[in-house]
Amino acid sequence: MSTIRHDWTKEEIIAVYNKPMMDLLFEAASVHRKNHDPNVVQVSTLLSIKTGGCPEDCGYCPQAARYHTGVEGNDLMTVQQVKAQALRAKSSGSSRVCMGAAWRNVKDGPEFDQVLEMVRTINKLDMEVCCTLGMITENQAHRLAEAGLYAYNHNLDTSEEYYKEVISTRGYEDRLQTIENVRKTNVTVCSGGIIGMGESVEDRAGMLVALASLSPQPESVPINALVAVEGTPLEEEKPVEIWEMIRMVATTRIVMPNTQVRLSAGRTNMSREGQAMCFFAGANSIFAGDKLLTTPNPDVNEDMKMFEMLGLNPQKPFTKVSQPKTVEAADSQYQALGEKPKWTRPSHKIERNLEASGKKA
Ligand code: SAM
Ligand code: DTB
Ligand code: SF4
Repeated sequence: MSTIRHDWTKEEIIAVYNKPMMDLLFEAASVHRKNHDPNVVQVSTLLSIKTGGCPEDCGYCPQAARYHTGVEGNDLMTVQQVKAQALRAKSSGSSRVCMGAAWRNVKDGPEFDQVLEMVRTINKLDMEVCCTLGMITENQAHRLAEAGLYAYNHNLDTSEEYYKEVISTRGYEDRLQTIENVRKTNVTVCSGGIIGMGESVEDRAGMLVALASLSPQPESVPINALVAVEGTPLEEEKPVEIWEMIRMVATTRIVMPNTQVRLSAGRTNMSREGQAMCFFAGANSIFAGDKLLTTPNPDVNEDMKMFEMLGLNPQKPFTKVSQPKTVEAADSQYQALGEKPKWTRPSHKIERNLEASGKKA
């Protein structure tokens, strides 16, 4: 096991990121092999349990109601629908299901109760359950933990400085608070970000400083390449170069040796060779299935062919952290508190977000 450092500086991380490619790859692959089986990659499946109509202004997101992206909104899925999808995912080799909802934050009530039941149902299928539902309170985190949640995803997305150029409807501090709330339970933390939003290498390093300094570091860090969706403020961003993705994955692996590094959105633009380099550099998870939340993803059969060609094996569930126990709703110790937390609303102006909001479909 490598020693975990929580005191990485931005300058040190930039220096790692900018190393000659061969040195960077060698170092990252060495750290990877010391801490993980290099021939095992986790296959996860995303499920958009509540799509579109989101009140936030995240500049990258096709689900924000204010942008005209053509995403069709849906009400919360039923528990039966979710169970059927989870079983499908399991039979195609997934060990983890990540349920996403286009919410700003979780509100206590029947919809959250329904999500808790989805968590219980999937945990009983012996799959790792992850949720990404926006901001949550400590009590809500405890209720998810009781239901058997394995991980909670809440991304920092970018550096604190660049965040102000992307989102105005919620603050960076609130993101850190949600992560802290999850940390008060046994639920593991999944937090990462997006590259290709016009940020600098300094911003990428700034995000990694923020993640690496968390103690403990997140068990899972998704690295997304922006999927530039028409109608969003970031629709014209140029696609991320594969070399940038490889550098970001390798640097993440070096600064967070024990973490699952997830090669997340953006794989449709990557060749097999490019993805293989990312696995070599320390990525050990992908999202499989023909859709991410709302945007396309490579065909699952193609992914399985890639695994075969590279001699990769899908990771078994609960390899890194043991399976949580599910407490039934009737035996629950944590009740809905009906809290009205004061999450911040910075409300500064982001010109490109305002322009995109004003555009007609
Ligand atoms: N609404 C919840 C929230 O924002 O926390 C959960 C769902 S949200 C879609 C989850 C994450 O997906 C975002 O934090 C962002 O990192 C990622 N994401 C969203 N749109 C993306 C895009 N177009 N390209 C890459 N990643 C994206
Ligand atoms: C994460 O970091 N990436 C996933 C998962 N966590 C929830 C979501 C990617 C979404 C890409 C855009 C879409 O399909 O809507
Ligand atoms: Fe809403 Fe999440 Fe999309 Fe932001 S990223 S607009 S909070 S669904």
